[in-house]
Amino acid sequence: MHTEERTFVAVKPDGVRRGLVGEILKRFEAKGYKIIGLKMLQVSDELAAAHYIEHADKPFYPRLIQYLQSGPIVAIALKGYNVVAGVRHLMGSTDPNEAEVGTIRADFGQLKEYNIVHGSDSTASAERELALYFKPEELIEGNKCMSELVIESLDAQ
Ligand code: 3AN
Repeated sequence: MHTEERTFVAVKPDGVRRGLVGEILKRFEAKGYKIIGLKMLQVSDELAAAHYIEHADKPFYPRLIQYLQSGPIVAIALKGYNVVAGVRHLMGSTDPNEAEVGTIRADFGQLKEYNIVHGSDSTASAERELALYFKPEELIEGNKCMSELVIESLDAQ
């Protein structure tokens, strides 16, 4: 039995500033993942600290927080089969120079400190991060795919 998962993705400030939001969303949609939440926001001090709490003792932490808050981000909630691992595969390794060609980070990034996208690394992280960035009512899971809508509208006539 296949069960769909949810994950959290963010187009980070460098991705937004460089006009890559559409390109990135396009790749997730083309894969077949369903967008169940989407918004642009400026990350507050509290949210940045909560998001990267596991990196609080790392030498790169202050710059990581500064980077996340350096401009608006686009927060994306996705649903799909194995979506957590699948999104990380589409994003590529943390360092764009080690990421496989064809992945978002390899195709658009140069430095690991500015690697364009964030994606949750487990289903547990995904639920934690979704709860940080979205209120429950901001996640719309009941939307149907195009074919279902078309058939329903014909039946209704
Ligand atoms: P990923 O985003 O690939 O899951 P994490 O969770 O290990 O990577 O790191 C979170 C973020 O911290 C990365 N997206 C990157 O921006 C930054 N980062 C990770 N490792 C380093 C590093 N060694 N030097 C500078 N920045 C780093």
